[in-house]
Amino acid sequence: MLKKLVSVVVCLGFVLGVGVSFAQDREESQRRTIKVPYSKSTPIIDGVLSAGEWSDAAHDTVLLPNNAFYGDGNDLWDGPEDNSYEFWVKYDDTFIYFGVSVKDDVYISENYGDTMRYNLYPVWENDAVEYFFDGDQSRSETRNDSLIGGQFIFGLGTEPSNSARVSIPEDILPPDQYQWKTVVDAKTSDWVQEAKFPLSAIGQPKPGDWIGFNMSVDDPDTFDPQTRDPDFTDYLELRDTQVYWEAFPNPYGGNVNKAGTENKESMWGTMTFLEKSVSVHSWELY
Ligand SMILES: [Ca+2]
Ligand SMILES: [Ca+2]
Ligand SMILES: [Ca+2]
Ligand SMILES: [Ca+2]
Repeated sequence: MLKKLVSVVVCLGFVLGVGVSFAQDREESQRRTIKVPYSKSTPIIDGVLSAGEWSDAAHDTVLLPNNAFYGDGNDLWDGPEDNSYEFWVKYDDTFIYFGVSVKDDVYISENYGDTMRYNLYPVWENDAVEYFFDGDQSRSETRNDSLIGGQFIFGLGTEPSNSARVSIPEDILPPDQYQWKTVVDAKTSDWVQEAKFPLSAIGQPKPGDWIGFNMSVDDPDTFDPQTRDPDFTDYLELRDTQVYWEAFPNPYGGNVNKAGTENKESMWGTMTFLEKSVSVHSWELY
C-alpha cells in the first residue's frame, strides 16, 4: 500500500512541477489563516449556493493583486471577470464543506477529454478548483509526504462525455467518500462548485485543531482540439492563470509565482477548526 502511494505521490509531483527549494522572502507573522466554524446546517452539494446555506461558514475573497497570486500558467490575467473567486468553508463531525463561486469569462471543460496525463485526468487544463490539505501539520518542503491530506484537484462534469472529471487517486480517497458538483452559468461563464471531503482524509481534525491549507482556481480560456486526438502525445499548458488563496502576500516578491508553492506545504496557509460553540458572527468581530 505504501509503495503504491509513494509512486502516486511522485507522479503528482511530476505533474505540476517540483518546487525550487531556496529560502523565501516571507514573514511567519504574515501567514494567512482561515478560521472554520462548526456547521449549524448541512449544505446540499448541488452546485447551487442557496440562501442561508453558507451563512454560518467562514468566507474569503481571492482577488489579484491584493490577496492572491498567479501560479503555473501563461500569466494572461485580464481582471476580476477573468478569474477571481469567493469561497465558504465549514465542518461538522464527519466532513469539511466548501462552496466556491468563480468569476470567469470563458468556461472550458473539454481539453484532453478522457486522455490521461501522468496517470491522472488533467482536469487542471480545464476550469477547476484545487484543494490542498497538510493534514499532518508537517509544513514540508514538498507535498503529499504522508498518508494524510495532500492535493486534490476537482474538475467539471458538464460535458456529457466527461461525466466525472476528478483528479484524485482512488487509493488516496475513494470516490464514494467525497461528493462534489459544479454548475456553470451559460450566459456569463461564471461557475459554482460545492464539495465535501471526509475529515478522516485530512488528518481527522477536531474542534480547536489546525491543519495546513491552500486552494487555487485553474483558468484556461482556450479549448485546443488537438488534445482530443488519440495520437497527440505532447503536453500543452493551456491555463491562462492559476490563482491561489495562498499563505503569504507576494511570496516571491510579486504576483507571478513560478516557484511552485503548490508543491510546498511550508508555503500554505493555516486552517483552524473553531470550537462548536463559536459562530462565524462572534469571531468575525475580532
Ligand atoms: Ca448547495
Ligand atoms: Ca477566464
Ligand atoms: Ca504533510
Ligand atoms: Ca475559464
